[in-house]
Amino acid sequence: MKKEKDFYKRLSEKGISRREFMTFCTVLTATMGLSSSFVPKVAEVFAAPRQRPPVVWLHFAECTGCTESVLRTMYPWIDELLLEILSMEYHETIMAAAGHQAEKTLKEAVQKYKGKFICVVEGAIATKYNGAYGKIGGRTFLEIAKDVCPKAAAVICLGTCACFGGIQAAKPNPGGYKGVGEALGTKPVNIPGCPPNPINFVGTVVNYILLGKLPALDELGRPLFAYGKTIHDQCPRRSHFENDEFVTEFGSVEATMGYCLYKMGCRGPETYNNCATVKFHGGTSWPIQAGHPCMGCSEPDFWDKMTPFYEEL
Ligand code: FSX
Ligand code: SF4
Ligand code: F3S
Repeated sequence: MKKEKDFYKRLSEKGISRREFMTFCTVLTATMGLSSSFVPKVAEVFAAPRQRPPVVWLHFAECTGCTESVLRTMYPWIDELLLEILSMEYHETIMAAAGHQAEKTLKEAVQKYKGKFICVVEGAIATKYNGAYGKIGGRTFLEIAKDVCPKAAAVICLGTCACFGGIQAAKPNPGGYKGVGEALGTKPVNIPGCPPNPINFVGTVVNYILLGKLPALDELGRPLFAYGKTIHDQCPRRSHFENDEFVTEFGSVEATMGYCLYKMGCRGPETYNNCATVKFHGGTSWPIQAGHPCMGCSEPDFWDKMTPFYEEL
C-alpha cells in the first residue's frame, strides 16, 4: 500500500494524474491482448513492483532511434515507468559511466546477474572478417554478443536492426551484418520496426513480469499480440481499397481518413505490425494516418525487399 501511495505521489509530482496512468494501463493491457480484468494487475506491476528484473542494454550498429522512441516519445513519462519496473544495470545512452568505467560496469553486471538479467539489444552485428566492421572498446560486436547474450535469462531484440540486420544488412552489406538471432544462431524475442513501437516493448516486459513468461511468438520470434496481423488488415483506409478501386472523391465518413496509398507504394499488405491500432506518440498518429505509405519497416530485409519505396508492389 505504501509503495503504491509513493508511486502515485511521484507521478503527480511529475504532473501525471492517476487517470492518465490508468488510461495508459488500459491501452497497454489491450495491446497485450489481455482482457480488461487485467488492467489493475498491469497497474500494480508499475505501482507496487514485487521484483525489478536487472537489465543489460546493448547497442551495436544502429541509429539509437529505438532507444529514443522508448525514452522520449509516446507518453513522455514512459521512461520513468520503465525505470520503476526495470533495474537498469547497463545502458550506454543513459548511464553516466564512460570508457573503462563503462566496460567494468558491463562486466560486473553480467557476472552479478548471470542467468537472471534481461538483455535488450539494439542494432545489428557485423559477422564478416571476425566481426571487424563493428567494435566497442576494442571488442567486436560479435564478441560482446557472444559473451553477454548466452548469460541472460531472456534476450529481447529491439528494432529491425537487432532483429533482422536493418539498414546495415542492406545490399551489398560488406560487413556481413546480421540480426542477433542469425549472428548467434539463437532465437531471441524480436520487436522489429524502425523504430519499433515502445508499447510493444513495454508490453513484452510487463508480460514477463506479470505472467512470469515471455509472450507467445511467431516463427520470426515476434510477439503475436503485436505482429499477428498485417497493417493492411487493420488499416482505416482499407474501405477504399476494397469497395471501390481507389476512391477519388471524399464522400463518406471513412473517406475523411483519406485514400488508400497502395499506388504510392504502400507495403501494408506485406507488413506485420500493430501501428494502425496502437499508433505512435501516445496514440496521436502513424505513417498511413499522416498520409505516408507503410514502408514495411518491421519486416526482414525491408531495405532490399520493399524498395523502391514509392513504387506499387
Ligand atoms: Fe535500427 Fe534502432 Fe531503425 Fe534506428 O536501435 S531499427 S536504424 S530506428 O535505432 O536499430
Ligand atoms: Fe492497405 Fe496501405 Fe491501402 Fe491501408 S493504405 S488499405 S495498408 S494498401
Ligand atoms: Fe513501419 Fe509501416 Fe508501421 S513503415 S511504422 S510498419 S506503418
